Amino acid sequence: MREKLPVLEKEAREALARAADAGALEAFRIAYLGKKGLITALMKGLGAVAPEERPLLGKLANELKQRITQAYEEKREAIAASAGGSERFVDVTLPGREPPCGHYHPISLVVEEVCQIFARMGYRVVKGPNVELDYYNFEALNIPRDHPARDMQDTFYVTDNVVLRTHTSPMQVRVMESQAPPVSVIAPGKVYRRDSDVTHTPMFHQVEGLLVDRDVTFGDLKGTLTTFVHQMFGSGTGLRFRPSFFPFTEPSAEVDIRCVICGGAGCRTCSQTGWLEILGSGMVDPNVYGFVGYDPEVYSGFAFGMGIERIAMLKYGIDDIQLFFRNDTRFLRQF
Ligand code: 2NM
Repeated sequence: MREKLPVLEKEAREALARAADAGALEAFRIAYLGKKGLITALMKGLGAVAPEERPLLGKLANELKQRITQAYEEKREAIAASAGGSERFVDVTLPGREPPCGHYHPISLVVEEVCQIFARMGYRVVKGPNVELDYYNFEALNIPRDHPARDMQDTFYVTDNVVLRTHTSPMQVRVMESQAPPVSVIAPGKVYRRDSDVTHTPMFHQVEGLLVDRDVTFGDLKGTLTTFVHQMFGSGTGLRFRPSFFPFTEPSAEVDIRCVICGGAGCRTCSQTGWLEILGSGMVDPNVYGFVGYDPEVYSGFAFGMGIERIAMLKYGIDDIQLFFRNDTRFLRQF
């Protein structure tokens, strides 16, 4: 055993001298200093040595191991320094870095929340084309030929009778056309208007709803939209129905909620009125039923529509609509 020590040390030093890079050095470490390495085997072999020789041999073996370990450490530092960082030591036992993970846009979150509230009330979610026939976007919704909404100034025309939809109501006409009452649907999606300034973007998001059955009243409209407001903004939220006009509903009403910023005292957000307009609604005009083949003597219903950017701004206290469209991650990652 004793004669073996200098031989092993010589071999180890030669092997270490040959190791030129981090990979070769690691192979050396495993071969000599690893759990099943030659030097480790030497230490284990001490058990078989005669007891009187053990203390001296043990001391010599320990010293040998220390010298080789130190030489190995020095070589490791030398290789790391000469690699200059380009071939850095990699510890494959470290846990991996978590990859960055995307998440939903605030508009998607609010669309989803609105749809879920109505889904819980039994509404079915329907989606349709962003490029629509003039017929579904205007004609069947009782929007007359001379209505300002039809103006080239307000609508993106693709051809004479094809437009980028200006609201999601065309989808509701398509649904009524394809099935008899009762219907209750909610139509989320992108809509397009030729409007672009600090408070308007040429594309924005809407959710519209429609319910038609026998004996549907304005009271049903009020109850449904009150439930929606309470679920969306909190059960203590005050609201009011204010008379309005839409070509496709009669009577029509806009829904205001108590200002979420000042609680009704009056502030910049609510223009000192204490109220915020959040959606439009009304009883579907009998003329619309004429286009889809429903009998207005048998059926009645209500419809409503809301702009999602506006709802999201009020819900999250955002004061600039452009933030939704800049894709600045410092804004987006807050949701
Ligand atoms: C609104 C306001 C009031 C509406 C009407 C219809 C349809 F197809 F049934 F006629 N869909 N959506 C409607 C009614 C939309 O948005 C402000």
